[in-house]
Amino acid sequence: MKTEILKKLKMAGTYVSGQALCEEFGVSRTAVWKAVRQLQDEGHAIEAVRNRGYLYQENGGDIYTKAGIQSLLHTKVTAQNLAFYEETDSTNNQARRLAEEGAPDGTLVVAVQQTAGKGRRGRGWTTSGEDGVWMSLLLRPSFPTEAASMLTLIAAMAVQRGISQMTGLDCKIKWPNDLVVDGKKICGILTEMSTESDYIRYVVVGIGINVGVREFPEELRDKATSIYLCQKETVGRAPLAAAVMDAWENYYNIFQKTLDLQNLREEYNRELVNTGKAVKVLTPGDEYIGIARGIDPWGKLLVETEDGRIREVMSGEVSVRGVYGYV
Ligand code: BT5
Repeated sequence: MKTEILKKLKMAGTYVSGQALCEEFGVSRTAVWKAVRQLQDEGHAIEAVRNRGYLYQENGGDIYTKAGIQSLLHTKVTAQNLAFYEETDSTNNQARRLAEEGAPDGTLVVAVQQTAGKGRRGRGWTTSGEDGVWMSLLLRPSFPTEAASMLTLIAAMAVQRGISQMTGLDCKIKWPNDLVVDGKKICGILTEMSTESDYIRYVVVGIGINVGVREFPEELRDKATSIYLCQKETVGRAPLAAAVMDAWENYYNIFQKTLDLQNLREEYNRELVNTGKAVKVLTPGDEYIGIARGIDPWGKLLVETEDGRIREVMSGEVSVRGVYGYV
């Protein structure tokens, strides 16, 4: 009967009441309950909810659906409108399409799979299947275009907070758009903007977090990592996405009061992997080495060169590398 119950719950895809199981198998409620307990002990993710019954949870409890994410949110605006797809080319592209159709500020686009994930400057983002959080937030801000580059840094803070809350990992920010654990990239952020003369039509902040990835392609192996690879177990994508969105709204509200990072800078610099480390700054026409001293209130990275000069590095135009490696 135990196996039959398991099969029944798997097939149902929704809650099955204890009563229905009793009737189907001609046994008592206690017998059903005992069988479910045994299945749970064997490692099957079956949720028991009073007055609803039993639910078999796909992916070991990672219920990754629109409702699954939204039920965990504590936000007022962010992700209250949520578009969820089994597959799309790139959540950034999809968010842009929805923006053109009039989707509201705070819309979140989530996809289980991306077929053409994008990095910055035409680079790719490898998503090997259903093993990450691939999502893009649509914003319709009224602030000037110059302020938009700070959104990437705010998103990095939100992901740092979300990953730290959900795991025991020491996750740090690599300026401007990466999150790293153990010196390897666990998340990348791609911010895109549509402008008209000097105002912002909309901004799309794309976030890719490697969650359950077990193996990366050869060329990424020494610089990419995932939550699973770091701690040998994965976390639910819905709670992770919701935690990042909660954190985003908190930081974004603080940012909007001053339209700069003066009230976030201290926390940002604490979580910045580069602080106090030697970095190599690569601009299109120049290359220099210095010590990273954190960000200024507008999100520029301050780099102290050998002659004691502090140079301000703008995101967008440069790459920053560790002198001895990626970080
Ligand atoms: C980024 O670009 O890091 C931005 C990545 C943004 C991805 C999200 S997923 C949801 C949303 N929809 C999209 O289409 N994009 C966003 P960049 O700094 O240019 O880094 C790209 C480089 O990271 C690549 O050239 C690879 O070297 C490396 N890379 C590619 N896939 C990776 C992965 N899964 N994990 C870690 N590194 C990766």
